[in-house]
Amino acid sequence: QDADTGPAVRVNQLGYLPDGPKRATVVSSASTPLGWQLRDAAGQVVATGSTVAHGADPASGDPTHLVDFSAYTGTGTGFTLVVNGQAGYPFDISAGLYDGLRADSLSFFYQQRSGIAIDPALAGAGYGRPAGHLGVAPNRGDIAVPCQAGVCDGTEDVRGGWYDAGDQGKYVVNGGIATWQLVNSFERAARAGTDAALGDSTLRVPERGNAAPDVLDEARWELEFLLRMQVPDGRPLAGTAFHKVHDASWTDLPTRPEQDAQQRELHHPSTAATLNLAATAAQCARVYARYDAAFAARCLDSARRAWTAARANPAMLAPASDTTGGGAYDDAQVGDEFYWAAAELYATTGEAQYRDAVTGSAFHTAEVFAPGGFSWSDTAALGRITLATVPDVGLPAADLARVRASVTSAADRYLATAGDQGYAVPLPVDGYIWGSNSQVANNAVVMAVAQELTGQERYRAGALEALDYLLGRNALNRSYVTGYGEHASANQHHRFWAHQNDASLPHPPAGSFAGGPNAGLQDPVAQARLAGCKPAACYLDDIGSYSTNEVAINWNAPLAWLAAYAAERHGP
Ligand code: G3I
Ligand code: 9MR
Repeated sequence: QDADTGPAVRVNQLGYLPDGPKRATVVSSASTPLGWQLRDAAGQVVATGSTVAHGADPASGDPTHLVDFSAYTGTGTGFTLVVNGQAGYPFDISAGLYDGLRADSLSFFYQQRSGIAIDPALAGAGYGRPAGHLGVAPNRGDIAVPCQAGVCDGTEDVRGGWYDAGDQGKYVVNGGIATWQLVNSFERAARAGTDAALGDSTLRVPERGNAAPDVLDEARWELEFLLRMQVPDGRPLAGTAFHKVHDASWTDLPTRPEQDAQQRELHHPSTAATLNLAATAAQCARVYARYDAAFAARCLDSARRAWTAARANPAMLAPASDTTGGGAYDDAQVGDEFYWAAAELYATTGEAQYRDAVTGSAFHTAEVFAPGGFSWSDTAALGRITLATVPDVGLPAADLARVRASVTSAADRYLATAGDQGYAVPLPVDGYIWGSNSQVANNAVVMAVAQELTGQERYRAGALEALDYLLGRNALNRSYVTGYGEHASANQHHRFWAHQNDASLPHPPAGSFAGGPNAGLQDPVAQARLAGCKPAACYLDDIGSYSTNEVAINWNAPLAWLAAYAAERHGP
């Protein structure tokens, strides 16, 4: 377990928005309220009050009290919250609080790019590197990558895209949700009409300054890769998508991408990958049309072919056993992917065939917002969000009302779950699985969408309090985002950002999001050091603990979504 959980006062170590909720948790078994003081950087007391005893936090066992200083509207840096003479970690109160995280959480994707040199002027000193996997020795990929022996024919050019995580595999199924979330972040901001959405050139991507918004430039890097993963016409399984490409066996840690000498291999197409392509390419066609009509048309053509190919091959499941050199990303249930792809195709084209696929899917009336959140393997919620928010989708009014109500009732349940926790996190006790922090973030996204649909501030508050949890208001008194907070993760599992293993290599860059507590203890380091941990405390900031402390594109994506949302200015 984390040896140093620090002061008993647990805050968002980055800080609070002046117009947002400002709450903290205090670990205390006192049965009566405790006095609290908010102090500014000079030590002056600027607000006082009393805690409310909240009882045991179910996920950690911590006895908790709650502090609410939302009524304080001052701004500044270096505030501390003091209870019983003990100060929590310092924090800021500022309308610009999330501007840095908005940029850094998106820069993570640039730095995960394959097939392009990473420019330290954009990535930061120490983070530059030559292009990886462009067929330059010793790399053997990703330009003419063979299929695994016996599973498919030929070689493909599958250069580009983002490396998945701490490994250098490239997987269509979690590339799909990650891409969708970045593009959806833009779609939402464009509807909100914020300056940051339309023609934004403030992020650190090499394409900045072109006609397209930066977040769409970043997402396009992966979209171009996803399009390359589609089996070309004239070949067996034409139109489907290869499931993944990665080294023949697990890449040594550390290994810089351009130094990887292993053979890269394409793995058999899967229905799930094909539907991820259909969904994201359909979303691409809708969103990029105003910036690049030819690209949008290419996306739509690919999406249609993928949809048709998935219908013709509806049960091509990626095997759970395929874990040599890369993750399996196996998923036995693809009905949710069919629903998601149909929803995107319908929202983009308005065509009856896709509408019928939406309304005919069991997922259209099912509860798609599980307590533990949506994920790469549970994607129906993505289709539901698109149907609920894209203007003029064309569903009958009563159906649309039901779709929208499903989002707000889910958000109400997430608020209720957060209310039961000592640290106000919208995650149930059994939700601490591999990548739990992304599940928290995804539930926060649902709350933010509910705020858009209803205008109700409590949903925004719920989303912001989920960020409080991720940034330090938690049982481990830790920010899970590198560079954000006094006590933040800095040793995530990664083959290049591997300072803990090789001092010549950097730590993960600011804005890297750890997977988070995983009660499953699914790696040897966690098994050796975390036996008996309470779910919310099953985490180690150690490079070896890949099941609690890896990074991944489908985890940074909801963080980037939320950071952009929280960075938007409200009011005059
Ligand atoms: O959904 C079940 C839940 O019902 C159950 O209660 C719980 C108990 O442990 O398990 C849950 O399933 C877990 C699943 O993730 C949830 O998505 C599995 O145990 C767990 O093994 C599985 O982990 C996946 C992991 O790969 C191992 O396959 C993660 O989702 C996935 O994010 C992760 O992805 C890896 C890639 O394989 C390789 N690249 C890095 C990437 C991130 O770590
Ligand atoms: O580094 C790999 C990480 O990206 C994956 O999430 C994880 C689970 O699939 O596997 C890691 O690789 C380990 C492998 O599974 C077993 N040998 C040690 C590898 C870590 O260096």
